[in-house]
This record gives sequence, structure tokens and C-alpha cells, in this order.
Amino acid sequence: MKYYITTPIFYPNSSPHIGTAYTTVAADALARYHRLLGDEVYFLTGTDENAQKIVRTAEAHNIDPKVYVDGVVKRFKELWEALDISNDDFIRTTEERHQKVVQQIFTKLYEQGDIYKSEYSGWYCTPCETFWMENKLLEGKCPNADCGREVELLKEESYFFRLSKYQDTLLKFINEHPEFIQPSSRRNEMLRFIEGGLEDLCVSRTTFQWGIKVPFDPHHVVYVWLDALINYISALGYPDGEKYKRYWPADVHIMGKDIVRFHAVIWPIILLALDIPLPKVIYGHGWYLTKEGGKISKSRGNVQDSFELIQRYGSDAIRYFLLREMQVGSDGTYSEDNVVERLNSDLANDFGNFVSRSLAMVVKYRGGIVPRPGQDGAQEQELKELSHEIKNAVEKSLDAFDPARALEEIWRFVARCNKYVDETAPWSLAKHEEQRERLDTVLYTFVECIRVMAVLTAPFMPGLPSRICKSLGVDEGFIRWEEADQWGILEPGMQVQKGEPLFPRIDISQYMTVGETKIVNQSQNIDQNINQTQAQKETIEAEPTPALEFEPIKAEISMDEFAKLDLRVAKILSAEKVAKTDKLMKLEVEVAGVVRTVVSGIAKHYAPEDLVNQYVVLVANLKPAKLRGIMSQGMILAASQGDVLEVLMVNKDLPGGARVK
Ligand code: ME8
Repeated sequence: MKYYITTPIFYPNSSPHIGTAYTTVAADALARYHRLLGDEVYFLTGTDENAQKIVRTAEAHNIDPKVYVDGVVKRFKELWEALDISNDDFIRTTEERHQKVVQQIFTKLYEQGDIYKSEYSGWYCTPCETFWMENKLLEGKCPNADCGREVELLKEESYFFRLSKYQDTLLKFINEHPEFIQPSSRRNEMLRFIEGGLEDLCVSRTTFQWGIKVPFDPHHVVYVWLDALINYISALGYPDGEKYKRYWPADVHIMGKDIVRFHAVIWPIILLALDIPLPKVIYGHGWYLTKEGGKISKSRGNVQDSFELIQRYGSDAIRYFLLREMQVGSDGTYSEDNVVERLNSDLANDFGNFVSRSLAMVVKYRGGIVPRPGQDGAQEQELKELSHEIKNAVEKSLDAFDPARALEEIWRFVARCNKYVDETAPWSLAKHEEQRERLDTVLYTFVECIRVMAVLTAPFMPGLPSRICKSLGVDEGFIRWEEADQWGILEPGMQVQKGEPLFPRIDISQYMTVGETKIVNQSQNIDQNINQTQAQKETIEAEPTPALEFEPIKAEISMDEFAKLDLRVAKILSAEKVAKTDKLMKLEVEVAGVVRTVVSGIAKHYAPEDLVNQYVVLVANLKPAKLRGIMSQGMILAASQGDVLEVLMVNKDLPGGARVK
């Protein structure tokens, strides 16, 4: 099966942002899913460069428009690469391959009488690149809900496209193909709009020269929307290209709700006039809004640098957040603290923690060798049935262009896997030799669960499978969609490693709140200026720092005395609260190749899952002491002041056992 999927081509009048990224990430997840199904996928994105607003922006920067867009397009390509976007092509409307198709189509429509010359007298909104008749304006401004900006009066000779001629054919098509415009709320909007009557569309401009010239009347440039929509076939080499023959019609054009009207009216009418098939689906998703409720957009100036976000949290986490938060038919809310919350709860706590806990147990109890399982019990049976149910639900959600729902389903499986660890309590099984076979079954099932999770999340977080496969010691060929609900795929005897934590937790206490904006504490060496206004900065500086009472500094010691301390990096393998205390945590740590038990008074400040796989500093030559009946072999270092306590962690790649001096 072939699968042709597109994003809109974005205006390169400024760098891409998180809203633009959403559309592209959603399209990418669908493209990756269809590749996993074995479909022959063609995934197209690109930039829409012949708009009047591009000329205006370039002029404002005093730069030639082409030089300007070349710079911004480079940013788009870099962002897509940083977000692991797997597009097969990137079309720019300033490319010759596109321009010649636009000219060919314009001429054909003119010759067959669908385009005619007249005069346009009306209004134009340059930010929206849209013509408006006087009676549609709202208080003399652009009536677009998202815009409301000044419009300009135009009176110029223009070519017109006979939209009105195709109105009934289009209505009939939409009525006969309920799947054509999705979700259905957008379809209803479009039906009402078309039933209101279509006016012929002005499709050329003469007051500026940036754009594609009308070949038989070069005084005119082609109206940017007619030009832009044609990218979906010019990129395939319309009319004779092999790709055009193979991939057209598109299986889905994905876009934001703001531009569904252009795709559901102008685009199908161009295709009807050319007598070529219409795309199968036009899907209009909602917008990402700020916490305060405004649309994230370049012109509102409320966008955050996407590159910084990716650098801070990683492409997989940003992709997960974007896909997870946008529910079908509604808008999503974006804020950086929501990203951190999702990362900590869904990715670090639920997903990452299951992977690290379960692999750590395979290493601890079976030296990293995946054991041969014994007889399945009811819990294993339930997991298998659940994987089947979830795989079907994910497929159904993705067929309905609903990645948020698909992820929700997958996390149902992740939650079940975590519950399975608690129910089976391998640490107790390990204490009884007669439970050896049961422990083997549980450990084997853990690794199978990790495999199932890696397959199911592969379309959404493409960086994950390779990291998981590395821990499992297999290559990525191992990720096979059809095996997401099959069990017994793993060969017992394979060697696994604990690996690095998949999603290290972000310490949210690093954030201090200023109004609605969270600012990262400077000491964390992360950009302090996220959305931080001058006024907010001043508020922080003006706040008096409360006086603190410090412990007095102790008497001097010599270097020799200090050298008696043997401080080592230690890796926490497992952590559990000591029963009947609220302060003590029992840790198993690995230091210089041996595993030690350490009891530490940090339980009020950390959950066990926050500690597993972290590297801490251990006083390794402290005399062992018994605490609550447990022999503690050393002490881990923590900084504290008042009620705040932070365990010292080592973030660089240093093994357990490295000296601290
Ligand atoms: O409209 N939330 O380009 P454009 C979600 N060139 N999606 C958002 C968003 C937000 N806050 N902001 C932007 C154009 N988008 C034309 C398209 S296609 C033939 C020509 C996404 O740069 C969303 O997909 O203004 C929206 O439709 C698109 O960017 C608009 O991009």
C-alpha cells in the first residue's frame, strides 16, 4: 500500500515554533507508523516563500527576500532534523520544479476558461494573505478570529478563478465522502461556508513583483494560495512524474484549523478543474495556546526557541508532549512547566522507571542474561491479552489521526507493566530458591514488556527504540509492528544491560514561580530568561532574601586528615523505604564492582524511583553501623539547609567506584 502524507508548507517569515512543530511531528508519527506497517510512504513538507508578507519582512530587515528566506529555511530544516522528522522531500516554492508546474496549471485553467481577467476592488489582509469583501470585515479589520489586524484597500487589474462554477460539484463530493474533511466539526463548518455561496477568487497581484509570474502576462504574479496549494503535486512531478503516478492522490493533508478553508475549498476546486482525483482526507487539528489562552504564533511574539527546548529536554520528550496534549477537535495548552511535568510523570516515572527497574533486576538476579521462562501465570496471560487490545486501539486511533489517544492507550500498558513489578515482587522471589522458575518467568516477561513498549512507541518517539535496543543488545530490526502483541519473541540467553536512564527526571524545585511564568534557577545553568520580562526580573530582584541561620564552620583539619576520607561515586541500583520510619531509605549501591547496602535519611525528600540509576557520592570507608536492624556500609552525601535537602549527584559519565577528591 502507498501512503502519501503532507504538512502545510510554512511561511519562512520567521523561525519555526512549537505550533508549527506540532503539525510536523504529528505527520511524522503517522508516516513512521505507516512505514512500520510496511506501507510505501511519501512524506512531504516544505516552505511557502512567494507571499507578500515575506517581501515585507525582508524589507524590514533590509535584506533581499531570497537571501532572507534562504536563512529561515535553513532553520526549518535544522529544526526538523533536531526533531527527528523523517520527511522524504522538502519543497520550496521558489524552486523551479514548483514554479513551472504552477505556470503550466495557471495557463491551462486560463485556456479552458476557468481563469479570467477582471478588476479586483476590495480588501486584503497581508498577515493572512487573504482577500476580503467589505461586508465580511469586522469593524473594518480582518475578520479572521485569530487575526483582527488592519486590512488594505486594493484596486487592481487581476485574474479570477471561477470557484462559483464548481460549488455544487464540491458540495456533492463532500456530502458523498464524509471522511474527506476531518474531524467532523470542521466538515460542518466547511459545509456551512460553501452553502453560503462561493465568490470567484482573485488569483493574481500586480502591486509587487515577488512571486511566480503569470506566463502570458508577466506584469502579474500568481496569488500565493493558488501557488502554495499546488506544491502537493509539483513535488511529485505532476503531470508525468513517476512519483505523481505512484502517490497521488494524497492519503492525508494534515494542517491547523486556520487553513482548512483553503484546503477544503480552493484546493479541491483546482483539482476538479484539472480533472484529477481529490485527496482522501483533509485533517485540521487545533492550535497550541499559551497558558493565558492566546494562540502561539510568530506575529504574537509569544514563541519560545524550539532548539533550546529540544536541547534541554530531548526530541523524544518534546514530541511526546506535543502529541499527548492535543486532543482531537480541541486546542492544546503549551507551557514549559507542563513539558517538565509530563516528562517527569509519564516518561521518567512510568516508562523510564519500568525499563530501568526491570533491567536492573535482570542484571542483579541473573547477571544480565535473560532467563528461559517457566509456565505463564494469570498475570502474564493478562499482559499478553492487554498488549493485543492496546495494539488494536493504537491502530484505530492512528487511523483516526488521533496520536493523543494512541499514547493514552500505550500508557495503559505501561501502567500495567509497573503494577506487574509490584505484584510479582521479584526481590521476594529471589530470596527463595524454590521460586527460581517463577522469577525466571517474571524477568523474561519484563524484557518482553520492554520490547512491546519500544515497538508501540516507535512512531512517536523515534529516538527511543535505538536506546532500548542498545540496552537489550539487539539492533533496530528488532522493532516489528506486527510483533507488538506477540510474545516469546525474545531468545532466552541474550545479554542485557541496565543502560543509561532513558528520561532523567528534571527537578521541578529548580523552578521559582513569578506570576504565570516559571524561571529556571540560575544555579542550574539553564537559560534563566524564559519568557522573563524586565518587570518580572525587577520583581525578583526587589524581593528581600530572608536571613538564614547557618551552622558554624567546624575547626580546621589538615590535608592528611581529609585524605583519610575515601569518597567514591556510587550507582544506586535499588531504593526502598525502610518500613515503619518516615526518614530512612535503604539503598543498594554499586561501588568499585561490589554491591553495598546503605541506609540514608533522605526518604522524606525523595521517592525511591527518583534515586534508582542515579550516581551519588559515598563515604566508602565509614565504619559500618546498624540502623533499624540494617547494616549500613557507608553514607551518601547530601546538602541541606532548613527543610531543603539535596543528595549530591554526579552527572558526568563516571562509573561507580570513581574517586571523589
Ligand atoms: O498558513 N498550534 O503557513 P503558516 C498548532 N503557508 N499549529 C500551528 C500553530 C499553533 N499555535 N501555529 C501554526 C500557512 N501552526 C501557509 C500554508 S499550505 C499549502 C500553505 C501550524 O506558516 C498549523 O499547521 O502560517 C497551521 O495551519 C500552520 O502552522 C500555518 O503555517
